[in-house]
Amino acid sequence: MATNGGNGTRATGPRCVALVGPFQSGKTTLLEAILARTGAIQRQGTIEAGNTVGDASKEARHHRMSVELTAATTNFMGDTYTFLDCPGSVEFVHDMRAVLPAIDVAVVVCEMDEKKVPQLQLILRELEDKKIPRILFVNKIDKADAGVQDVLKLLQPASRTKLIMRQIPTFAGDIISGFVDLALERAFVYKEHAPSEVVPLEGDAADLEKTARFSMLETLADHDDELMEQLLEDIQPPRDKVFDDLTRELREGLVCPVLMGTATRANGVLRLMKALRHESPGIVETAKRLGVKAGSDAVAYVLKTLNTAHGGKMSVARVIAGQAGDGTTFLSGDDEAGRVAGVFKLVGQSTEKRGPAALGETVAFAKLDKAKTGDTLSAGKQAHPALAKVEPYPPVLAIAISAKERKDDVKLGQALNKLAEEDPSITIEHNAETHEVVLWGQGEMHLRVATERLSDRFGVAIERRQPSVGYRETIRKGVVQRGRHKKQSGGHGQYGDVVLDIKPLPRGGGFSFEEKITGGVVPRNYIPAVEEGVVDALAHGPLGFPVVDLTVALIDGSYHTVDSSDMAFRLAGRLGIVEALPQCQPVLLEPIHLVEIACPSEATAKINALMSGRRGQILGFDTREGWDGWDLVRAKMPEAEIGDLIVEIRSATAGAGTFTFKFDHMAELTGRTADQIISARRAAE
Ligand SMILES: Nc1nc2c(ncn2[C@@H]2O[C@H](COP(=O)(O)OP(=O)(O)OP(=O)(O)O)[C@@H](O)[C@H]2O)c(=O)[nH]1
Ligand SMILES: [Mg+2]
Repeated sequence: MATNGGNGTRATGPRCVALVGPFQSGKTTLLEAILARTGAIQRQGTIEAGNTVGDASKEARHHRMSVELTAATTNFMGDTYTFLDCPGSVEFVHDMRAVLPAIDVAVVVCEMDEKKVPQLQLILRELEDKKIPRILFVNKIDKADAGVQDVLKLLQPASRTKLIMRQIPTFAGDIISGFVDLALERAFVYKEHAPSEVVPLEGDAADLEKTARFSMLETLADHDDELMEQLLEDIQPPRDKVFDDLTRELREGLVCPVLMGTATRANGVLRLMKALRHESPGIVETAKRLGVKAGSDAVAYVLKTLNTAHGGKMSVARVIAGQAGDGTTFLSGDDEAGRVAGVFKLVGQSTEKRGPAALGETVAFAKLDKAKTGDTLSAGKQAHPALAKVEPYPPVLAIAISAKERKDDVKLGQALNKLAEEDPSITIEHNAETHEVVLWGQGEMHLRVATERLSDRFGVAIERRQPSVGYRETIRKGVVQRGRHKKQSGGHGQYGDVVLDIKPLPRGGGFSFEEKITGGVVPRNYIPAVEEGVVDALAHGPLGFPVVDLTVALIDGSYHTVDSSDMAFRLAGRLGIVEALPQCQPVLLEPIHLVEIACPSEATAKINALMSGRRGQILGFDTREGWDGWDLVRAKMPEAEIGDLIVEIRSATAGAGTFTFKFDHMAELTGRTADQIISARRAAE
């Protein structure tokens, strides 16, 4: 392992760092500060001015939030660093989850804000579970007050590993003016958009430093017996040893160091970069974590797929083994992923052609036609086993869409494919029954951005609607009904005559057809046509919905040797049903789903109330396995009420709650709600 005392100048290899954290904590601003501080850009832009490298898409600027990943590569002290600025909103979380396997370290940007702790906890959990080393960066220190000294009290509950304060703030009056680095034992004052200045460590700050440093060392000593002994014997550990421990314990995920700063002023950014340089793992450790052997043929992991404005697909990928450049042919699993035609360095939307990508570098490969986000690409003859498989969370909200103009129908289909390619947490469903194209996503904003992209990026203006609920209808009583189709027009007539015995089936019984013809009153060859006619009519019952849970028997009828035909019997079967159903006490059926909501326990009562208010039937709740302080509420709930359920769950749980649902059964629905549904259906027709 590398030993380092702080400021060596040797290269330590390319890094790939994700900036993650709760919504609006300042990740994109921090990226901007890093790029400015490391010279990748001339001036640090701001979210407010809409001129940052990240969030460059029209949708992100418009909503002033990150709606997809931004990758930017910069250089610091002789090494390349690629930062992956991830959206903080839970609705866009897939872009974060997809990159985690291949990064060296995550910088978790957070705030001293109680309301954002549940979200922070979710993100840290994900990193802990995947064993990704992580550093906490407490941002917006300019807005913090003396309470910032309670960082651990506020934030430790969000982390299962010990947080370790690397820095403590220093004050000028009530305002934080700088910090003491506890490993270096050096005091700094912040300068706006310039490196912090070293100042003497003296007075109160020196005393506070002693105490804080001791508790940092104590935490480190949990995983270092030698250090523990030194502390017990009051021996000052050498600085190199402290750095070595910080490095090792971060890399092994035993601790999570905490740094602080103000992204808008680029305060604390240089210390963060130095911590990344000296303490975070590099490609060697990351390849080991992923089980990739060094020296093999090129292996790369696809972090994100982009369709650039100037045509052409780009696969943002990190090289985990070997190297890859123009002409490299990649496999993904057993399939060809394509042949690299162009390697690019990315700084947000700006692309710069470059030579082959070396081990550990993160670049964009052009023209890998078949590569998908999350693919493990290998250049050898034998595909490398997949490094990770990140399944998107199941979608929670849907809208039905169509092209505003009929002529765009084909274009819409192509655009939807690209949309789903860029964002696998969107799914597209073609509902054959309602002829709707249904877009499923992770929330309101997610779907809104998806539709904006369809028009802005792919040039298809669309209309959106609520997707139809899968209502059905059934019958409560049976009837025997004759259906006769008879026409005498000109020469050839039409003749079909059937008697149908219609009976309800129990719920879930579906549909069955029987024939009980004796004496050939309806010839055998016409019977399938009768059934077809019955099925035709059942597609649209008297209430306007498909009819289910009934059985129809053909019990009698008559035919004509010349005028009977398949068509005539089909019409007769259909007529029989159309005339019979209104006499059978038709009743509406609505789909009921089994819903499982995961929420922090404080919110469980609210969730229960929410469910009951939406015609939900609570089945009970349990503690969520492996999730301290979380519950799992189970309920049965009508599909119509699930529509925007996620919106309310999130508002009741500070954005942390989620739910899953699956179809359970169809239930009869009567009364006012049913009447409204039926008349709405009539109006629509
Ligand atoms: N006072 C203060 N405001 C900040 C700081 N960093 C960011 N902000 C502001 O916080 C808001 C959100 O900043 P972003 O950089 O977009 O945050 P983000 O984490 O990228 O947001 P999402 O990607 O949407 O989750 C903006 O208004 C920033 O100007 C900071 O250090 N101090
Ligand atoms: Mg952002």
